Formats: sequence, C-alpha cells, structure tokens
Amino acid sequence: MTAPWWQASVIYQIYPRSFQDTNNDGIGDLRGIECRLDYLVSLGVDAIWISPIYPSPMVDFGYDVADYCGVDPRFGTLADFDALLMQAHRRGLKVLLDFVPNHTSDRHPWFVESRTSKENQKRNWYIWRDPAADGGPPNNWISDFGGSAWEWDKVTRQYYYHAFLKEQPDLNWRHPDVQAAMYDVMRFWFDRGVDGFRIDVLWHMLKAADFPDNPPNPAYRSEMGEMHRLLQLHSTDQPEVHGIAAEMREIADSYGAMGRGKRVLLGEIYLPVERLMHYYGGERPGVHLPLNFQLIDTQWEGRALATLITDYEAALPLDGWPNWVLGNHDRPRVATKRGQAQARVAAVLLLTLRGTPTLYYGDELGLSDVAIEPSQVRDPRELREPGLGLGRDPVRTPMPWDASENAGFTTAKPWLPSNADSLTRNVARMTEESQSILTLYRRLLALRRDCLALSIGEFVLLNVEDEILVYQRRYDAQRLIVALNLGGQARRLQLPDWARDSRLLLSTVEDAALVEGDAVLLRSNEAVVLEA
Ligand code: TEU
Ligand code: CA
Repeated sequence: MTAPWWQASVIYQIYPRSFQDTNNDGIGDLRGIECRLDYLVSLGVDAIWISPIYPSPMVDFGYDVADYCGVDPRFGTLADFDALLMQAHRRGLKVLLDFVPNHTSDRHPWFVESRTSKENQKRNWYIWRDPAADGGPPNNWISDFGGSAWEWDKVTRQYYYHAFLKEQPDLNWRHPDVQAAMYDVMRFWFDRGVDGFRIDVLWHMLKAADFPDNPPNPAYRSEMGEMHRLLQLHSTDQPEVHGIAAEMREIADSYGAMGRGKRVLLGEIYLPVERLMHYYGGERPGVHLPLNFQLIDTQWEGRALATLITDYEAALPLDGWPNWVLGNHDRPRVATKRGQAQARVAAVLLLTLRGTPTLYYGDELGLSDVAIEPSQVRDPRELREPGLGLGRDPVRTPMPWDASENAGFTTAKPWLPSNADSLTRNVARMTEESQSILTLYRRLLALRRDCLALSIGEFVLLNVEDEILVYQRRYDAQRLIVALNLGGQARRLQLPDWARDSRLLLSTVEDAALVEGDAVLLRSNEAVVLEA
C-alpha cells in the first residue's frame, strides 16, 4: 500500500478545554489528553487534532494567540506537550496542532509593538489604514463576529483590521517578515515532531490590496448574523493566498523526506466547492486537505446527499484526496441536527465515504448541544450577537467519561456545564452497551481499518431516492455496499446482480436487515454495510 498515512486515517478533533481536566481547575489540559490516549486507541482513530493550546488571553478560547511557540499554563507546559506527543507516537497516534496564522492576539508582542507608533518596525506586520474622508473606517468590511472589522487606535490615529474580534488583529501576510516569522513557527513544531496542522481560516489570509468595499449580499436575512450582510468578495479568497498555501506545503513536505513520516496540512476553508478546490493547489501543490464542510449543512435527504457527494468527487483535482466533516467546535452537533437515530446513520456515512474523515470529540457518544443559560455564556460569538443561535458554547461542553461527579471530566466546577444525560451517555457506560452509538463507532472504525475498500477504495453511487442512499466501495476484488435509510420507514431495496446474497458486515440497528437473494430489507433509520 503506497497511500500516505493521512489518506487512510481518521482524524479525531479534541477541544482541549473540554476533554479531560487533571489539575482540577475545571479546564481540560494536555495531561488530560495524555491520560485518555488509550481511549482513543480503543476507539480506533489514527490521529488527533488539538484546537489551540498556545499562550492566549482566551478571548476567543485560544484562537487569539499571544505566543506561537509556547503552551498556555492552563493547558500545561511545553514539556507536557512533548510527553503527550511521545506517548501518542508510542501508541501509533499522529498529532496535529491548530495553526492560527491569519491573526494574533492583541497581546502578542508583535502587535503590542506595532501599535506603539506609525514608525515602529513592526507597524506593517498588521493592517493599519487611515480613516476614510469622513473620519470613519477605511471601508465597509464587517467582522465575522459582527460590527465593523476596523478598530480605531487613538494613540496613532489609524484603524487596524480584524476579521474576527478586535482582540484578534489580522497579520499583514504581504509582509515578507511576517511570512518568514510564521513559517519559522511551523518549523518549530515540525522539528518537535508534530505530524501536521489544521490551518485556521486559510481563505482569509490575504485581502484585496486596495481594500475596496464589499458588495451587499442579496440573500441576507438578519438571523444569519451581521457578517452575512455583505459578500466577502474582497476580504477573503484572494488568488495570492494560494502562494502562501504552496509555501506552507513546501515546508511540510520538506519534513516528509526526513524519515519521521510525512506531515499533513488541513485547511479550514468555508467556500463553495468550486472555490474550495483551488486550495489543493495548481502548478504548486496547496494544502493536502482543504476541509469539506458540506455534510454539516446539507439537507438530510438522499438526492441532496448524492448530489453533493458526486459533485464534490467530480470537482476534485486529479490527485486531490477527499475529506469529510460532520462536526467541529464551531457548528451544531450532528446528534442535535439529525436526531439520535440518524446520528448513527450519519456515523456510517462519515466513515464509509471516500476520503479522510474528521470526527469531533463527543460525536462518538451522540452528544447533543447543551442549552446555555444567558448568565453562563462564554463564547464571544454569542456575546456579540446574542439570541441568533450562533453561539458555540453548546458544542464545547465537557467530554462525559463516566457516571461520577461532572462525568469524570473534573472534580471542580467545569468551565461549561456538562450534558444533562451524562449519567447514561458516557464512555464507561456506553462501552459496555453492545448497541450504543459508541460501540457502533468502534465497529465502524475497526471495519474501516480492516477494509482497504473503505479507507482508500473507489466510490460508486448505486441508488438514490428521497430517503435512500446506496453506494459501493471497492478495492481490488473487494466490493462493499453501503445502504442508508435516511427515514423512519422500513424499505425493501433491490441489490445489483453482482451483490446477490451479500453478507451483512454491520448495521446501525439491533434487529438488523435481512438479505434475501437480490434484496435487502432495511429497517427504519438503518444503515448497513454489506460485502458482496
Ligand atoms: O473559524 C472561522 C469561521 O469561519 C467561523 O467564523 C465560523 O464560521 C463560525 O465560528 C461559525 O459560527 C475559525 C475557528 O474555527 C473559530 O473557532 C475561531 O473563532 C475563528 O476561526 C477565529 O480564529
Ligand atoms: Ca486543568
């Protein structure tokens, strides 16, 4: 098998604040991740991606970085990180970090310097502009978290640009020194042995050089959040960004040759498929995996899913490897969006599509979003535009490990409340239950590990209806059939001739489907994997 490790891998996303607390401050930490590595091995994932662990004022919970080459004391120390990395590698797990190159914290020494004067040598490391003729902001750009994206600095009498919070000033990636400094950061962690990065908001990194106004979004409705009032035509997805992705790729690839195994880059990019594909690169390769978020927002319906899968597959560049995401720390959880029964079907879909899946911590337990009391809201996204349902606290609640106090996450007060059903929906309990969603995930991950058809095989669509999706995965002589019932009605499905009397490998329901000659009898909300 010649495929690089990350193609056949499943990547598990850990939100470190919420995974496991070991020093009883109510916040998860690196030692907590380390002591749960055996769980991740038993689950059957291949790699972990850890959301930011760097020193940070935590205004955006680590996506505001004050030092790219350190570890926030709340999470531990650099030595704790090295220990975690070593223990992960000993178990065959790869470790990816979250790289946040678009912006720093306003407390980063670079910005502290930059804002001292117009003449400071770090002034142009950030994006400073004079006011417009009327004294207002230089253009109409809106922060993704609402409000103007420009913040007035009364000391130096200029505005600085921030695509997110005012505490997250955007770096000026057109400046060669910024590029050099940030590429050094990548090398710092690669040299330590990290296996890759998830790159935060990659498509934001360059803005149109002359900063023209963004046009209005004709589809805007106020409940979408203010950022959607304008189309981010000039503030994101500029052609020059691909040069940066290519440089990052070159750095990552330069380590592949050094014997410690290839490194991988995942790019966070929220764009329509045809724009997304450019991030694989052209003449120069871009990131290995431009993240594909389409499953999160699609209509949960056979035809819609089939269209998005086939369009995505068709749009991939020749050697572009696909990837699939069902959830992350920014978006509603799959169990909340699709319900518990379909969350199991979604698990089968995620782990049987062609491409590298990312699995968000807790989704293997069917965790739901937790309604957060207004007084307990922590997420700046919610605090800035309350009540629209844009807040991300609900999907960042503590991982429930067992039925003890605070679900085994902490003995202190957790930084966010635990899920109300943690007494029963937890790792210890669900490990014992043969029909739990956790057991289903374990079986799916084991099956995927055993079958090249599932990890790297071809994808062929077989049958689509409103509530039905059937496809084939094949590699050499192995032919698997995946059939999903996306609805509550039992169905009899015709199998192709070559699939007569297929063998049932896995089902999402206890009372599993029967294969009768050339037909399979799917129960309601059942997904199956068959082998022809
Ligand atoms: O998210 C970028 C992004 O697109 C978000 O604006 C996303 O659309 C929003 O959170 C959905 O409500 C990345 C990180 O994943 C996010 O956690 C950070 O807050 C953001 O960048 C700034 O670094
Ligand atoms: Ca802690």
